[in-house]
Amino acid sequence: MSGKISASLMCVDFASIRDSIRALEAARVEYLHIDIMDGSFVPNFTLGPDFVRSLRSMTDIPCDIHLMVWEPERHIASFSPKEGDIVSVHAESTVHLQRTLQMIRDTGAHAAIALNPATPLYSMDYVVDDLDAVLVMTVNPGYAGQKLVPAALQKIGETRKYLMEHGSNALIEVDGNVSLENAVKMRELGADIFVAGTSSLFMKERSLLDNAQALRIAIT
Ligand code: S6P
Ligand code: MG
Repeated sequence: MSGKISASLMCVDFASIRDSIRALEAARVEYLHIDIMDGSFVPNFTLGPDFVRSLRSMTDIPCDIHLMVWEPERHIASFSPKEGDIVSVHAESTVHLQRTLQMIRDTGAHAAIALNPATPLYSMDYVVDDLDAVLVMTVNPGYAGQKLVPAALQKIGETRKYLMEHGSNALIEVDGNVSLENAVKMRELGADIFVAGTSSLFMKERSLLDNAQALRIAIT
């Protein structure tokens, strides 16, 4: 399977969001990555349920909803997850991780666990069968435009090994500083879905279509 692109919408120019959505459709990106932050689990605020609702009225591209909030189980329903969407919750954000992952699957969406750079892989012990994907954070969550945490690269390969050893087909998604150069390494290490933000898809020097084509080549 070729790598898939998940376009990070916190990086678009909101004044011309319709044009960006048309361009992302033309570039055939597989997912729209939507960062949800509560100003407490991570030190920032971004998008929310109203944004997701209006997005769904503009496009059928599946949503990849990254919840960086405490007690995500209280908020999942407000995003009305659909079949084919991905919803990720951070390992540390809930004391009821298994129940929360199951709650996501019950909506028909794919359930993912998000791992911060310092979160150990054993956080997936006992929930590996509840996972459709693992979101490996390659920066500390909260902001776009950060530099890769070097140890996180190695962790992608370790995550692939962990999943194989546990008999899991879960996909690996990578998020943070997915530049063309980093994407090639991430792909080699076993990443399947690439969150594309200011480091690749939304680089201003070239058109979005050209950026998407370059990224496709890097992750084939
Ligand atoms: C960060 C967030 C990410 C960013 C993405 C931006 O907390 O989870 O999804 O939007 O990392 O990409 P870039 O290329 O600017 O690092
Ligand atoms: Mg994200």
